[in-house]
Amino acid sequence: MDQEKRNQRSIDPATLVMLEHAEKEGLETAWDRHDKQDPQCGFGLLGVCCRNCNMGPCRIDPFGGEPQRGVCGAGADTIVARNLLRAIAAGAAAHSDHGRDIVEALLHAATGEAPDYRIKDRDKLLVLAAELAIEVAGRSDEEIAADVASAALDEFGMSKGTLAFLNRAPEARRNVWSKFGLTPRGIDREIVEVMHRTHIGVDNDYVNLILHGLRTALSDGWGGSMWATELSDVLFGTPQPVEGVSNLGVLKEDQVNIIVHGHEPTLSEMIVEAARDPELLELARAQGAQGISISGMCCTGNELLMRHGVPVAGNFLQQELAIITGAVEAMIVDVQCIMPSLTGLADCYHTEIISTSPKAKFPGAKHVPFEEKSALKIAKEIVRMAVENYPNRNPDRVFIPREKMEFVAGFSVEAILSALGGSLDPLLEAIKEGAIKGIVGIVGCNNPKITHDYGHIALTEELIKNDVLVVETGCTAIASAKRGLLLPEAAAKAGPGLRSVCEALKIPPVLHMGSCVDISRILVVAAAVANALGVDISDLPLAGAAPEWMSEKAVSIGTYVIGSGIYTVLGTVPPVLGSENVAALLTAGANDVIGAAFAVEGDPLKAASLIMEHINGKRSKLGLP
Ligand code: BF8
Repeated sequence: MDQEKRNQRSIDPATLVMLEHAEKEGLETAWDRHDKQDPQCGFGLLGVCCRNCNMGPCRIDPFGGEPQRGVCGAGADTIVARNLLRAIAAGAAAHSDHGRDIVEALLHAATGEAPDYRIKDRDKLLVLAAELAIEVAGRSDEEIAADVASAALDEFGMSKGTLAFLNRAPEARRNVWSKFGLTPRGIDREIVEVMHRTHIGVDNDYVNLILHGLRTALSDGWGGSMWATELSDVLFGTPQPVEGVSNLGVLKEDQVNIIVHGHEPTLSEMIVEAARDPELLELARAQGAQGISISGMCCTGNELLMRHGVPVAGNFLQQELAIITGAVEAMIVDVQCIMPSLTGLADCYHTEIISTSPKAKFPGAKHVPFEEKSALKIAKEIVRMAVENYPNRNPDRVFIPREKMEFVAGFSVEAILSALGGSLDPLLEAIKEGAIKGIVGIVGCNNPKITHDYGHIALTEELIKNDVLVVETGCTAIASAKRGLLLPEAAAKAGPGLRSVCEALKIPPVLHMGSCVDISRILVVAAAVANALGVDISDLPLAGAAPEWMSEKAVSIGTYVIGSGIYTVLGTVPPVLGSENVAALLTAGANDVIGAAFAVEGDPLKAASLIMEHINGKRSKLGLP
């Protein structure tokens, strides 16, 4: 492949070096497989194929010819809406099931069944207890934590009432949810109801379906994801600004390299602790290594860098490249965004793929079941496997790109408040005066349909240039870390207003707020700003964007973000264009219901213009300059 074509695959220098190396080694990556899928299925792209019953599969002719109905009689509106709902349900389930695992970890830590976990943020536990009206006087942290965790567990099945964290949203927003029947009744319940409604012959009204999709997604953002974030903070500590290093150059030529990849901090926190074990460090030295180096990938990487500054090796599309460095002794995986291709690539090297979750097994991987009750012991066993694999590394095949970049991350809501001197007022003032024009959350994945990292970086840089404070999570934040945008010095790239605020507060113009479940932190900030100004979230100069999204989790996120009243621009087209009605509802009609809608724009610079227009519109409605 010539360099010009390769340059269309990524803007990240380490990735480009590795893609060239992969090609020399004859190894296939997601980009190659994406090319082999060309042309992708037109029915699938439009969302007009249905496999929900065995009279099908059916599809609708997008050009108005026959067939226009599936065997059961469902038309394009029903089929497209049902498919979208199932994607929302899968995404909400992934986040919320992750949330449930964290809740259970806290419960077991509190009851002594998971002795290796301790409550690291007592203050946050007490704040949550107060919010949930749980008695604290005269009680131990463990007793309080057990009650908090039980209250959280109840929210998954929820037989009465609504989710506790909905009360964080402004009253006006809660009224919108209530008026249109969008108030989630229980996290699992909404997901189950999606599966029921999308079964053949149940809900055939696309508007009714999409309203339920919004309710399901809201149960993720203000329920499952928010619990995951809040209780991860209680268990592992609330992030505070922390320095670290990013990109594949963090891998060490002379150390045992372990990459933790996936999403749940319960495992990775223990791996970090195990890697400090003197006995294992001694063993590493005995095997000829200078130490044990842990780095993260995807959202596990984000969880670890937010709390410990652990290096992050890369984002979603770099996971295969990490193995192709030939320098990774073990890639430890749990759940979500782990490519099935990894084991095949690992077979070409000495790398062990070690799966740990009963929910996610990978043919060809070694499976070491991770259990909370003996968490540290299992983590040490896994680290030992990696250390003992070091002598199997073939130094002649090691190819680590030099590229790496420093970053500052750890901007939890608490950390932002502390940077602001304890109150939101300086931020509100900056927004009112126009030094900061608005706040935009840029989130989501990589997708070979878009030049890797270009969507994230071009949009981020354009917005900060326009005095927009950018908050990020997930693979977007890793893209910005690699680009140097998470450093206070990056304020030089910002417009004069944002630059002066960043310099005064000594913060970067792009704030890393965590993993994808931590988009709940962005909701909390949005709600707090709206509450402080006495308006709805939809009145604020805010926007969301997912320039390179690909996962079903991103579909749920986008849906709860608009459901929360925040205009959202997508960089890749969701499979809804097969129904003009559904597409119109999502991109326009939704404004009349929830005060926000989606836009789709693949060019990040044009996306930035759309966002600036939206922000300026909201500012003038609020009477701001
Ligand atoms: O949850 S941004 S590719 S890693 S889905 Fe996955 Fe997308 Fe990355 Fe984290 Ni989020």
